Amino acid sequence: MKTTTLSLMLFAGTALAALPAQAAGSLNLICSADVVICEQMTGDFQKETGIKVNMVRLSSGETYAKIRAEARNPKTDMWWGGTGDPHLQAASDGLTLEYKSPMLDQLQDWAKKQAEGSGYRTVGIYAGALGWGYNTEIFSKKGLKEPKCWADLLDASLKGELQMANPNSSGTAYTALASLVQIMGEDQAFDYLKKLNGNISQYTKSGSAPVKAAARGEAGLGIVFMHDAVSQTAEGFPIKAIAPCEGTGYEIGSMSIVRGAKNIDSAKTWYDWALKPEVQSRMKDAKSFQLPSNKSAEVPKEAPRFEDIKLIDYDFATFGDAEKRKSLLERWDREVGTAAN
Ligand code: S7P
Repeated sequence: MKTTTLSLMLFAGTALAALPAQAAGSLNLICSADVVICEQMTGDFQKETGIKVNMVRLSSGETYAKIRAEARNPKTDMWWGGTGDPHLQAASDGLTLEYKSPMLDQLQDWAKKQAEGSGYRTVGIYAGALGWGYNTEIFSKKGLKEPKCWADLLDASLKGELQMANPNSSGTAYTALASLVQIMGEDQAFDYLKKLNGNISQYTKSGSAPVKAAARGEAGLGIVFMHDAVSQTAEGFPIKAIAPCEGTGYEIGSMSIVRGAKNIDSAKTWYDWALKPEVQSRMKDAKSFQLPSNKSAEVPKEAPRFEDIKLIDYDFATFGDAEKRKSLLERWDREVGTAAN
């Protein structure tokens, strides 16, 4: 009898101890940035709020496809990170939820514009310019010239040296495709990409993989966001980041709450938390060197600055449009992807 009472008391004690965590709730999150920052963000959030995060890392295009496929019965609450175009596409498809965070007033104009343009179904969390990173040791050993311009990447000496991601899965590669279309015009951009294909050894699934391969000496150069090249330099690899001389596009990395999210309160807590200056200032600890969207967040000294880069006036409304993205990807599959196989 005594034992039973004691067991009951112990059980009740354990149940009570578990209560705060249960009350804090949980969050199913897809993270489309680099896995190191994904883990840092989820770990910090769990510690600070007690909300348990089930995180999966997927590329931006893959996440869009998953959220679309699960629209009737969403398994995801929050989509954090990844390029803005597929977030905008999800917003225009009605796959994400309208939410006006009380933090909006603290954000840079480009981040607020992303929110306004989507009817508050997504918001900017960071920004970064597209370029490439090359392995200076490989280039000097092979006597290759530093490529400063998009045109230089077509040089025959670079055959087999280049990697970029597949724009179907990767937001980075879609940004590259959309940027080239805006710089050159669509037909000329596809001519360029078909020629570039001759120098590409591999189309990876994830956007930053090409420069990681260059860092390890498995490729000479990766077409990536410049901050992803700088991360490899900061890791101690002989990688130099380049901003193309003709001009380049950029991303507004975004986050969105999934419409029909089961853990809506946890999702809103994450949303407001991820826009805080102190949270964004910590991103550099994961060697994530994008420009933060909160005006008071610290800009990492390693971050490639927009004022030093020839940026195009990237048309997010047009290139985040579902039809435009679909037609460019279909054309890429037909004219470039098939030639690559
Ligand atoms: O690594 C950081 C970062 O470049 O990753 C995101 C990028 O979309 C990677 O995912 P993809 O595989 O979809 O290209 C960017 O948003 C972010 O700056």
